[in-house]
Amino acid sequence: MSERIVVVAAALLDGEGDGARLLAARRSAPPEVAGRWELPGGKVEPGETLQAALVRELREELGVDAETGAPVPGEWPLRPPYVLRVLTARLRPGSAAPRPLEDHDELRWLTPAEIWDVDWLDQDVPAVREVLAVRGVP
Ligand code: 9L3
Ligand code: MG
Repeated sequence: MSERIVVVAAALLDGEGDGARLLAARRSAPPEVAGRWELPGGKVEPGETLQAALVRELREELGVDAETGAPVPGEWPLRPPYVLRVLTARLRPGSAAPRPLEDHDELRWLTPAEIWDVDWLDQDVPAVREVLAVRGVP
């Protein structure tokens, strides 16, 4: 009943201040969400921390070496039993640049002015708003 599976996604940030950018990823699958943009991430496995799950997902999906930062406050409903949580993250020095290796077919680093130019998944919109609210960026 109270079974809930957390999907953790990244507010993957690059740069600071006016140069700050947020990574958006366009899903290629499944068909019902293909073409929509999301904060990249995936399901937390049993016994895994949110942080470890996100580092793993970003490695699998984007081929990057990331480190997690502050959680973005909030938890947003997905299709039950899933709920969405978001952590800020950055690439570690020496990480490869992100590439769409699994569930995506395009990536964009969005400036603050571009943040609403992409067609975010409905589910991700409140999370992206919260990233803007707490970070003032990207
Ligand atoms: N989901 C929604 N927003 C996101 C992410 C990473 C995932 N930012 C939804 C899509 C899927 C479910 O969560 O229905 C599991 O995600 P994934 O494992 O397919 O990435
Ligand atoms: Mg995923």
